[in-house]
Amino acid sequence: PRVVVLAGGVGGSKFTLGVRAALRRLGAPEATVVVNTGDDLWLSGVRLQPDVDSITYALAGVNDTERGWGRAGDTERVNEELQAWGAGWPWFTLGDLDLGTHLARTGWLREGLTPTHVIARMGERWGLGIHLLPMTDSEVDTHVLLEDGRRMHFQEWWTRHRAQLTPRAFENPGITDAEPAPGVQEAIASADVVLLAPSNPVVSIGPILAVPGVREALRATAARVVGVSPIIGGRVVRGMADVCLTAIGVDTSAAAVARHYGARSADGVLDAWLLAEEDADAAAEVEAAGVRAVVAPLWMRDEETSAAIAEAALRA
Ligand code: GDP
Ligand code: FO1
Ligand code: CA
Repeated sequence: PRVVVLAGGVGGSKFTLGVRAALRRLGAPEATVVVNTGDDLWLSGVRLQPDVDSITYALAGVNDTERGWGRAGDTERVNEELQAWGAGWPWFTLGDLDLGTHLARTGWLREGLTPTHVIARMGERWGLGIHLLPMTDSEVDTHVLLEDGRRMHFQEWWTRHRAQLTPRAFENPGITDAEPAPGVQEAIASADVVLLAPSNPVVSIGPILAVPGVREALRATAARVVGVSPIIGGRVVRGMADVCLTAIGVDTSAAAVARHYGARSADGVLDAWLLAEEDADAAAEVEAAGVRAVVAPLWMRDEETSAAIAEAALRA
């Protein structure tokens, strides 16, 4: 099958590894993965693309699986020097190898390559086995509007404040004028299956769906659109997605997230939703919302368990 995946960073990369393995077994063509770029930012003169890099590094097998970001075995010599200069953010670490990526990317962007081209060029180095696309070539970084009226870049809120400051809303300034990156709408239109990775529904999948034309493409495609729950047993597996969900008025439950995405038969984007075995009792609620519920083990422990989830999603 021709497969498109919408994905964020950690959940997105673990799931993408599984999709790649599942498709290789089937002898199917490479999947197209559309990645969230709302986490992106400029820091110390370089452009960071955290979710793009998480997926690229994971597919290349050079990611730091402990931390969930950056390169395995990276060192921090340059970072120490940046800190000594008072440059960058004291709570944000740029590893030496990781900085090589940011410098290469920034150089190519300055030479006039689009983010789409830069990501393709970076993928060539490792032969990722996945066609990686940014959601858009426009800079539409996610900002957090706080309960107290302050506003800050998503990265500052997430890494410095660990999502401990109550958010009122998440915004992507300029996104209403953005376009999907070249190939995104075409890939969705010609897919057999579109998968929503078990990524943060608000700040990973949310920005992708907010790029004008993406939601419309999902609603119009002949493909089946299948989501995988990032919530297991009423809890986020990792990270602070619950804080994000609460801010937009969605409960931290598999059924509530399915209702948030909505059924294609209503005005949402889902045909089917994979729920964890722990949430099997929520299947009826999902079906009542017009979405086919499929119960499966949803813990992505390694490539094998992720591949099993991808296979269950393809069957659904
Ligand atoms: P980020 O961009 O690094 O925050 O990562 P994503 O947005 O792609 O994914 C974050 C989400 O992945 C979190 O909300 C987790 O609940 C979810 N997640 C992480 N590991 C697993 C897993 O093993 N199974 C499932 N179902 N979800 C997971
Ligand atoms: N996350 C942290 O919690 N602390 C860091 O110092 C940090 C540095 C960092 C550098 C490059 C990069 O691509 C990602 C980095 N992350 C860091 C992870 C990351 O920014 C967030 O977890 C995600 O953006 C949320 O998806
Ligand atoms: Ca992210």
